[in-house]
Amino acid sequence: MSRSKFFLLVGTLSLLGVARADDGYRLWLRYDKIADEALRQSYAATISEIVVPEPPAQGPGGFGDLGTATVAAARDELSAGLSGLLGTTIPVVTKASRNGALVLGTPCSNPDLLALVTEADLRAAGEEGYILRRVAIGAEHRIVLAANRDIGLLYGAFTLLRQLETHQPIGQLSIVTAPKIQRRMINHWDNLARTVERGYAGQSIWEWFVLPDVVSPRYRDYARACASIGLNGTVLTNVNADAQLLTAPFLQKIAAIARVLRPYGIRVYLPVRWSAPIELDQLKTADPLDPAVIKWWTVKVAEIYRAIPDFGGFLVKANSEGQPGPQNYHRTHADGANLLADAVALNGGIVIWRAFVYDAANPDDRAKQAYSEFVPLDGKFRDNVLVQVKNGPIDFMPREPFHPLFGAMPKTPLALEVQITQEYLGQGTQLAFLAPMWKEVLEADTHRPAADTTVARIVDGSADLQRISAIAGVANIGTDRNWTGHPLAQANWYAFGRLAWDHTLTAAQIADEWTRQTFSNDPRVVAPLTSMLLESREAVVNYSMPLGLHHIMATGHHYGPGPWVDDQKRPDWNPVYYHRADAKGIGFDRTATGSNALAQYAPGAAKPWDDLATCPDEFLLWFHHVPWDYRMRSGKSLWEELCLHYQHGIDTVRTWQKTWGLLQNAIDAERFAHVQGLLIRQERDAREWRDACTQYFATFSKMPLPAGVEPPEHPLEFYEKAVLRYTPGWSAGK
Ligand code: BDP
Repeated sequence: MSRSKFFLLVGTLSLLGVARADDGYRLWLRYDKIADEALRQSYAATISEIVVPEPPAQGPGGFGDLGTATVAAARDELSAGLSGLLGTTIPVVTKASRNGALVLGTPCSNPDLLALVTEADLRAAGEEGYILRRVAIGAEHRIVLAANRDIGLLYGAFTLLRQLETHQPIGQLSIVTAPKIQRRMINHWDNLARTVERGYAGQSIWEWFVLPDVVSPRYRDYARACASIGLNGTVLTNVNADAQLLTAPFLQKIAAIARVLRPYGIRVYLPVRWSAPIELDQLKTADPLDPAVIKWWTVKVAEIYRAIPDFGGFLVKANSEGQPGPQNYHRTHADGANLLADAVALNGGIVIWRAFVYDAANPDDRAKQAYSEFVPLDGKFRDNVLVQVKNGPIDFMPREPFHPLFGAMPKTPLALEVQITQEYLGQGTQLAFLAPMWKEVLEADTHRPAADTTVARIVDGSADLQRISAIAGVANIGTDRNWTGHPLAQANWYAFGRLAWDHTLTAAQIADEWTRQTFSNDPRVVAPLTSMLLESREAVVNYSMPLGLHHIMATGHHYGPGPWVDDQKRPDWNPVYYHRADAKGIGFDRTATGSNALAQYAPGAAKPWDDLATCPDEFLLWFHHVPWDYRMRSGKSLWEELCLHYQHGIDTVRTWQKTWGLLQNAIDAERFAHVQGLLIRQERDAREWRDACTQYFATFSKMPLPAGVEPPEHPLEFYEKAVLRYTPGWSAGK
C-alpha cells in the first residue's frame, strides 16, 4: 500500500471511530482522542488550561501533607489525559489566564479558591475527598478542583477525566464527595518467588529479586490505576506469609515500592508470619505475652517505620489452614492482635486480623467456626485493630449468605474481605463480573436490633460509630500485559475500588462507566457489553453451584467440578461434606435439625431462611437438605430445577458468544479475539460442570434429565477420571 493510501485508510478508520489496536495495558485510563467532534469541541471550550499555583516558597502552609509529588501526579495525569482526550495540548500554568481555566488547590496552596467553595463543601470533602465544580466568575467560567489535602486533588483529577472518558456533560459539573470507607485496600496473595496464590494473570508484578536496584515502571502504572478508583492501601504479599519479608534487605525493597506508591496516596501494609521471631532470630517462642517476643516486635516495628515512615500496618492470618498463631501458645486471637497493635500504635499503624479460621479438630459445621471463635472476643481488641471477615462464612463461593460475624461484633470494627481474583468463579478464564455479588453482601441486612445495620453500614463504621473502617479485595493482578488475564476481569479491579469509595453505586453504573472507559462509548458496545457483565455472575452460579450449592469444585486448583471428591484429609475440604447428596435429597441442613448455623444470625435474618417455604431458592441447599421431589415455587421438582439451572447457565454463555460476535467491528481486534476465544472455553467449561454434576447427582436422585436439558457429552466416569493440569496459576503449587 502506498503511503498516501495508508494514511487515507487510517484517517477513514478513525473518522468512522473504528477502534485502534489495544493490548489492554492501559486499563480504563486510555485517554484516546474523543472521536465525536462536537463533543470534543464542547469539552475543549469548557477546559482551556490547567492551573496549578506555585506553592508558597516558605513558611507554613504549602501543599498538603503528602507534598508536591501528589500534586505533580494530579497535574501530569490531567495534562496527559486532557491533551489525549481533546487531541490538543492543554497547557499547565500557575495563574488562571483565560475562560475555562481548571484551577486546582487546597486551602493552603491556593487561598483564592476559598472564595469559590464553601466551608461546608470542604467539611464534606473531609480528608480524602474533593470538590469539582464549574463556577461563573463574571462573564467567565472556571472549573474548580479543591480539596483539603493533595490526595483529594488527585482523586478529583481522575474523576474529571472519567467524566470526559464516559462522555458526561460537564457544563453543570458539581461534585462534592468523600469516601465512605477509610482504608480501601488491595490484598496481594503474591509470594516472594513471584508465584501468586490464586493468581491467574501471570507472575507477581513485584520483582523482589532485583528490587531495590530495579524499580519497574509498572509500579507507577499500578499506582495510577489504584488511585484512579480511590484505593489507598496495599498488602504487597500473601497472607500465607513468609517471615523473610521482615528482614532488612526486604524492608529496603519494600521501601522502594512504597516510594513509588506514596504520591498516589497508597500506603504499604505487610502480612505477618506469626513465627517470624523464631524463624528470623531464633527466639524460643512466639507467645504474644512473652516479654522477649513483645520486645522483638517493638524493635522490628521501629525498623519498619525507619524504612517506610508511612507504613500502614499488619495483616495477619493466624491459626488458620496450618499457619502458626497465638493459639499455639494457648493465647487468643485478641492477645496476638493486641501485641502487634501496641507495637504499631505509636506510629499510627493498625492491625487487620483475619477471621478466616476453621479448625481441623473441630467437628462442628465449618460455616459456624469463625463466629464461635471471634464473638467471645468482641470488645477485647485494641482501638487500632480491625477484624477482617470474608463476605460469606465458607470461602468466596459463587454465592453465600453474608457472614454471621457482621451481625455479631458491635464493639469491633469489621473489615469486609472480598476476592477480586475469581478463585471459584472461573479464575482468569471465565467472565464473571463481581460487582453484583459484592452489592448483594453490602446491602444484606444483618437485622441486628438497631436502626440500620446492613453489612455496608457495619463495614463503613456508621452503624456503630467505629473509629476505623476498611474493605479489602484480594487482587487479580499479575504480569500479563493486560494485568488481569481475562480482558474483562479488569472490570472487577475497577468495581472493587469504586464500591470501596462509594458502596451505594449500583453494579449497573459501574459496569457502564467501566465499559465506556475501557472499550467504547458507542451505544452498540455499551448496552450489550454491560448486559453481559451484569448477567455473568449469576450465569456462573447457575452452571457451577446453583440453588445454594457450594464448595463442590475440584481439589487443589479449584477450577471445574469435583462433587464426588471425598478423599481429602480434612472432612471440610471434601465437596461431599457440603452437598450431602443421598437417596433422599441434597443440601446442608443448617437449621435446628442440622448444624443450626442459622442460630448465628439475628432472628430477622434467620427467619426467612429457616423455613423451606420462605427460603429463597438461591440459598435453599445452603440451609436445607431438600428431597429430590420437593415442589419448588416454579412448580417443578428440585431435581428438575437443579438440572435446568445448569442448562440455563450454559444458555446464557451462548447468548454472550452471539452478542460478543456483533462487537467485532466496534472494538479493537486484539481484545475482540481474546474474549471470543475465552467465551468458547467458558461454554465448554459450563457444559462440563453440567454434565459432571447432573450425572453425579443422578446417582442419588435416580431421576432422568428433565426436558430442556441436553444429554451429557461423556459418561460420569470420564469426568471423575479427568485430571486437569496446568491451569493458570498452576505453578503456585495449589
Ligand atoms: C482460600 C484459598 C487459599 C487461601 C485462603 C485464605 O483457597 O489459597 O490461603 O482462602 O483466605 O480461598 O487464607
